[in-house]
Amino acid sequence: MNDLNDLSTQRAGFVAFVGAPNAGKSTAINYMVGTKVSIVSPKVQTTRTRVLGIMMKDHSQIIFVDTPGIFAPKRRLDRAMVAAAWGGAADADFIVVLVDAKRGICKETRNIIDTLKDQKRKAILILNKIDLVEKGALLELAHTLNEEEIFTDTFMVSAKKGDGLDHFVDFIAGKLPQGPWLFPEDQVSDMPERLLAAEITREQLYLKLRQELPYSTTVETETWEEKQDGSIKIEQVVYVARDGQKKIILGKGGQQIKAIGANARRELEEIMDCRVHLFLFVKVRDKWGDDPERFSYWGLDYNA
Ligand SMILES: Nc1nc2c(ncn2[C@@H]2O[C@H](COP(=O)(O)OP(=O)(O)OP(=O)(O)O)[C@@H](O)[C@H]2O)c(=O)[nH]1
Ligand SMILES: [Mg+2]
Repeated sequence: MNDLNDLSTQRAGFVAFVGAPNAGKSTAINYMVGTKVSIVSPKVQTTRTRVLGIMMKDHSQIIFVDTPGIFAPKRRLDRAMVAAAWGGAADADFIVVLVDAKRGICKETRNIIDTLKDQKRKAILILNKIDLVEKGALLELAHTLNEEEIFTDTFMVSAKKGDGLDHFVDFIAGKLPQGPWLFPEDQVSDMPERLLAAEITREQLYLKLRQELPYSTTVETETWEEKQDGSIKIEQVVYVARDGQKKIILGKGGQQIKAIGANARRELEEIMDCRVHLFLFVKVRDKWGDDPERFSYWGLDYNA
C-alpha cells in the first residue's frame, strides 16, 4: 500500500485566516493552494463569505478557511460577513491572525485580538506584506504584538511574492491532528463552480469600478449549460441598487460591462480549461442588500 494512503499516518485539519479587511488573507491562501480559490482586490471587503482552500502537504491535508475581513459592521450584509468570519474561526483547529505589516495594529486588528482574548483562544501570527516595510519596523511590530500573549508562533511573509509561506505550510502540516483526510486529494475548494464563476465576475467589478460602487453590487450565476462542443454557456446577473449605478456599470455604449465580461470570461476559460460564453445582465434591485434570497445564495446568515 502507498504509504500516503495509510490512514494511520494521515493528518487533516482546519486553519482559519482572520484579519482586518485587505490584509492579504485571500492572496496568501490562493498562493498556498496554488490556484485562485478566493478573489482578491486592492479594495477592502472583497471576500464576502467563508471559502475553503484545500492543499496536500505530505501526509497532511490542510484546509484553509478564508474569511471576510473583520470590521465594524454597518449594513446587514456587513454583519453577515463578520459573523461568517467569526463562524469560520470558531470551529477551526488553528486560528491565524494575518496582519498587514505596513498598516500595523489598526482598530480592526485590535478588535480581533481583544475578541480572541475574551474567547481565551490562542492564535498564530502572520505578518504579511513584508515587502513593503523595513526590517526594524517589522521586528518592532512583531515584538509589540507578541506582548499580547495570545500568539504561539510568528511568521513573516509576503503573500504577493510567496515569500515565507512555504515555511508556514511545513510548520502547520506537522501540527494538524491525526485523522483521515476529509476531502478527495485533488479537491482545492468547497465552492461550487457556479459560485466561483460569479465570484470571478465580482472580482472584475472590484477591479474596474471606482470607490464605493462595488459594494452596491452582487453577482449570481443564473444558468450554466455545457454545450456539445465542450464549451460552457454561463448567464449571470449583476445586481445593483440604483438606476444610476446600472448606467455606470454598462458604460458608454456598453463598453464597461463588455470589458468586465471579457476579463471574467478569459479568467473562467483558464480555470475551466475550455471555451466559455459569458453573458452578463445588469438588474436594478434597490433592496438586494436586505433580500434574504441574496444572502442564502452565498450561505450567509440573513439574521446575523
Ligand atoms: N505589497 C503586497 N501586497 C499584498 C500582499 N499580499 C496581498 N497584497 C495586496 O493586498 C490587497 C488585498 O489582498 P486580499 O488578499 O484581497 O486581502 P484580504 O485580506 O483577503 O481582504 P478582504 O477579503 O477584503 O478581507 C491586494 O491588492 C493584494 O494584491 C503582499 O505580501 N505584499
Ligand atoms: Mg479576501
